[in-house]
Amino acid sequence: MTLTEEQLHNFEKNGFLLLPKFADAQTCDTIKDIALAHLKHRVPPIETECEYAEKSKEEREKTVGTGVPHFVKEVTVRRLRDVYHRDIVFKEWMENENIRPILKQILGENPTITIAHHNSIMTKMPYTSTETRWHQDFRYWHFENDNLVSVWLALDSENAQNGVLEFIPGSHKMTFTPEQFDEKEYFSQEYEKNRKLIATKISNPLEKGDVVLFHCKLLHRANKNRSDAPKISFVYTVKGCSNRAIEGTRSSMFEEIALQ
Ligand SMILES: O=C(O)CCC(=O)C(=O)O
Repeated sequence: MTLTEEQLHNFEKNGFLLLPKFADAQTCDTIKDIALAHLKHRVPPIETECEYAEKSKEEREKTVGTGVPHFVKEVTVRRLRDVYHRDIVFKEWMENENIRPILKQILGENPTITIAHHNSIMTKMPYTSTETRWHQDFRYWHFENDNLVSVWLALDSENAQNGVLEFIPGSHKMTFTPEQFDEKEYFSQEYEKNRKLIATKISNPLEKGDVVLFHCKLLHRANKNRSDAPKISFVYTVKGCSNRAIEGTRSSMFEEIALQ
């Protein structure tokens, strides 16, 4: 399967692209069942809502998340980290051969999976989850260039009620000044210029099996989950194979999986 010229053009222009019904229902259900078991037992490494909210910019750049002991019950898990090594089903999804030609078209060269970053089951739990503010994923990543794309798989419906992703089209190509971001490098809503840009946001509800590809510099956010059920998604990141992580940074401290 490959992208049409129009799809490729849309990705380049907007910084994201929806691939409807890319994964079959059985794949999604299997991934979700395993994810639910890991979430139930808080199988480490995990990131909690508290850690997500409280971490400073410096802490985010450290080698690994602190994690909490898996027996601590009073936490809301925000994501299961390092899914590549958790279960063969997760690994197989990340190495899925059908998406490789698409990723190659977008990256302009063979894709390589980055274990260091988005390699997660991402959750939004009902009642206890928080909003994800406007940000660029690339803010804490350190590579020679920004040729990195995330692959987001909806394991169920994602909509305005449970916190579907929202994007600012074209923001991956824009140049921003440091004042447009707050101390944690979220895109500040206090800034008049930012508010005008935020007004151009786009959001597409997703169904089970839909994949969204988005550029590492695309501004995106998600609401808290106002429904009664968890929102559970799978996200991993690939880079162009020639794009090297900067030595000494978190980005260089994990293995990489080259896809042919
Ligand atoms: O909260 C979400 O569902 C989106 C998460 C996200 O954008 C991120 O962690 O980079």
